[in-house]
Amino acid sequence: MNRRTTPVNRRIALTAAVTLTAGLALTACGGGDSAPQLKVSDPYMPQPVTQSMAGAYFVIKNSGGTADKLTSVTSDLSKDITIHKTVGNKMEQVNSLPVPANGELTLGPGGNHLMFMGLSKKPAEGQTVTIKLHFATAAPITVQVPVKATGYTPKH
Ligand SMILES: [Cu+2]
Repeated sequence: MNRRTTPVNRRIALTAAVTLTAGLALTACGGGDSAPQLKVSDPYMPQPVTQSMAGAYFVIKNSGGTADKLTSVTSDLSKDITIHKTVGNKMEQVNSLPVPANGELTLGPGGNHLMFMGLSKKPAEGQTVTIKLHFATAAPITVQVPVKATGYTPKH
């Protein structure tokens, strides 16, 4: 008798556990509407002319209701990666760039960009550079950045 009822009990227990997990997941997502929801698109790096310096561009879209900030970038390509914005004709290093709520942060030629100094190798067109973006709030995002021809400008 016991042998027969055990599987049933187990199934009930399992169902309860699944329901509980689903409930927890839902709770964890509560207010998820307001958390930053980041997605990176159109990453590229123009093939650097020398091994001393490279730049990279991409767009970070935030579909969440809370603003975030790009605070740092890490990569095997360089130990010295900084975030720059362009003011007039001059570029300026900044500690972070804002990713507005329900908006986007664009890095592109003549504007915001990443600057890689003292490269560990010279990336060639067709190769990919892995970078990791760190944010004030959202979890880090790893991005595979394709290397394009020098002077490449994406179509928008
Ligand atoms: Cu710069």
